[in-house]
Amino acid sequence: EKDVVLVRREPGYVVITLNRPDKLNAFTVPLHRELKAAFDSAAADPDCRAIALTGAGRGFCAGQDLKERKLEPGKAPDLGLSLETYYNPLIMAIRSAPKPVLAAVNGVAAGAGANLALACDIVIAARSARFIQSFSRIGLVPDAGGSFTLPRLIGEARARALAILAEPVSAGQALDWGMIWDVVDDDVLLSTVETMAADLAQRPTQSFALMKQAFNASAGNDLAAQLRLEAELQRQAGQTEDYMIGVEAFKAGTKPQFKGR
Ligand code: T3D
Repeated sequence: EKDVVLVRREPGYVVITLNRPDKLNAFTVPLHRELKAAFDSAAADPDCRAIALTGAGRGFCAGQDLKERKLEPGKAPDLGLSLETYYNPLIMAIRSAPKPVLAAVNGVAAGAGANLALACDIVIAARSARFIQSFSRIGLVPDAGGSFTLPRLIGEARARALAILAEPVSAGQALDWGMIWDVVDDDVLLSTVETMAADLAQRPTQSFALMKQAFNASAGNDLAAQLRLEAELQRQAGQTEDYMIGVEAFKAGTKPQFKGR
C-alpha cells in the first residue's frame, strides 16, 4: 500500500488525511508510522499554526486493522506493546502539540479511531458520522485515551455505558452530550474545518500552546496546584510578542496582527 497518509500544506495550517478508504482508514503499522511522522513534522513547523485531521472516503477511522492481527492458539499478541509503541505516543503528541488540533470526522469513527478524534482539541463531525466504542465487541478495553477523555467529556454514566454496550452514537447525539464541538452537513465538513484552521492560524498560537498545557494538567491537579500552573503559564503568555500585539491593538482599536510567537 502506498500513501496511507496524505499531507496537504496550506498557508498557516496542515491537513493530514488517513488514506486507506477501502478499510475505513483502519490503523496498520505503516499508517501509524506515516501518521506520527506527518503529525510530528506539522507540530514542529512554525509556519503551521493549526493541524486538521480527517479520513479519506466514507470513514474517519475504524481503529486497529483487525486483519493485521494473525492470531494463533497459545500465542496471544502483546497488545500492550502495540499501545505503548504506536497509540500512546500518537495521543500524547496530539495533546502536547503546541497548536490546535482539529478533527474533521467525516464518517464512522470506531475503537481507537473514535478516541483518536476525541483526543483532538476541537472535534467537528459530519452529520452522517458516528462514534463507536467498539472495543468490547472484540473483547478489548477502550484505548487511545478513551477511558480518560470520555468520562471527562460526557460523564461517567455515559462513558461507562458506551464502553460496555459498544453502541454507535450519532453525530447529533455526540453534540448534545458535549462530546464534540459541532456537527455540520457532510458536504461542508472539510471546508468548515479548514476555514476554522485558517482563522486559528491568524491567532496567538502561543496562547493555545500554553492553554493546552493548562487543560492537560487540570485533570490531575487540585485547585491550588492548577492556580499555580495558571500563574506560571500566564507569566509565559505575558512575555510573548502576541500579548503585546493584542493589547496594543485593543488600545488602538485596531485588529491585531498576531505572529504566533
Ligand atoms: O490490536 C491492537 O493493537 C490493540 C489496539 C486496539 C485498538 C482498536 O481500535 S480495537 C477496535 C478495532 N476496530 C473495530 O473493532 C471496528 C471494526 N469495524 C467495524 O465494526 C465496522 O467496520 C464499522 C462499524 C466501523 C463500520 O461498519 P460498516 O458496515 O459501515 O463497514 P464494513 O463493511 O464493516 O467495513 C468496510 C470495509 O472496511 C470492510 O472491508 P471489505 O470487506 O470491504 O474488504 C471491513 O472489513 C473493513 N474494516 C472496517 N474496520 C476494519 C476493517 N478492516 C480491518 N480492521 C478494521 N478495524
